[in-house]
Amino acid sequence: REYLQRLEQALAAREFVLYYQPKVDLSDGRLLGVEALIRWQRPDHGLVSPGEFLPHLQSSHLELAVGGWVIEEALDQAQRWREQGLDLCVSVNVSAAQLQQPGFHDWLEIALRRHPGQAPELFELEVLETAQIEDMDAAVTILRRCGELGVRFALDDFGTGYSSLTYLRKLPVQTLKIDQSFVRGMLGNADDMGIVDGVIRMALAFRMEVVAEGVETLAHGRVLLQLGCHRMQGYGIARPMPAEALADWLETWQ
Ligand code: G
Ligand code: G
Ligand code: MN
Ligand code: NA
Repeated sequence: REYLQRLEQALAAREFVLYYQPKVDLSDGRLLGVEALIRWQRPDHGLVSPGEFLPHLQSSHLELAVGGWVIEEALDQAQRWREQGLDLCVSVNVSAAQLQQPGFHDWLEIALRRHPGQAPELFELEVLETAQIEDMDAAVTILRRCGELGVRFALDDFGTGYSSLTYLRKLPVQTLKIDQSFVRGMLGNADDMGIVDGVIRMALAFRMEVVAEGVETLAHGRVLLQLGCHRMQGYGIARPMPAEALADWLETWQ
């Protein structure tokens, strides 16, 4: 209760910030885009991670308010980068609850209209917690209508949770993100390797893009390339960073 009030103040006082983690094509090193990840810059406490405060937001009125702020801020930042000559695909995380809120499509359409320079094709929503989708037909409709605005969708943390294969078959998404737990384990664990290999093949079979998360070492990157996955994200490439740090990172990366 009190903590929730503190979070409400934090939103009003603009204490939330977005960090951005690059996604690259490791076959040619190209920067493909960035994923926005929320942090709370709490005065006197330093940077608070979303794992700590997001659970408190869940099923409160603030969940949607903060989710809306994330999308607005990411679109603003994309615009700032574009003015600096950096045309980037920006991804944000959306919970199933956020996606299923009445009026999400109309709200998103207006947010995109406020950012006319940002091609909607360069804006992606990573859908989290698909297990919380209650009405599959309704979810398909929402994704399809948002897709008509031009935005793209990814299934985040793919392989965790339940009924992933049903979601994969039914939801109109362009990209799968292989959960980092499997990627991290794959070099030492044949089951994890099998899952990573299987998800990559499935993505190819469905003509979807596939991104491996949690790529921490060059060895992981090499094996993923052999398995047919080129798109990667992880500490071995770059940690999430403030927007201002991206240009410098890009210079050392290239
Ligand atoms: O950045 P970090 O690894 O600490 O993120 C932890 C979790 O918080 C991840 O599962 C990530 O998907 C989630 N997360 C980060 N930013 C956002 C956000 O803006 N909205 C939602 N719903 N989840 C987020
Ligand atoms: O659930 P989601 O995939 O959105 O979570 C992303 C989270 O994973 C972010 O909080 C980010 O900080 C974290 N992350 C990204 N890359 C790596 C990695 O290579 N190793 C570890 N341990 N965490 C990572
Ligand atoms: Mn994500
Ligand atoms: Na993920």
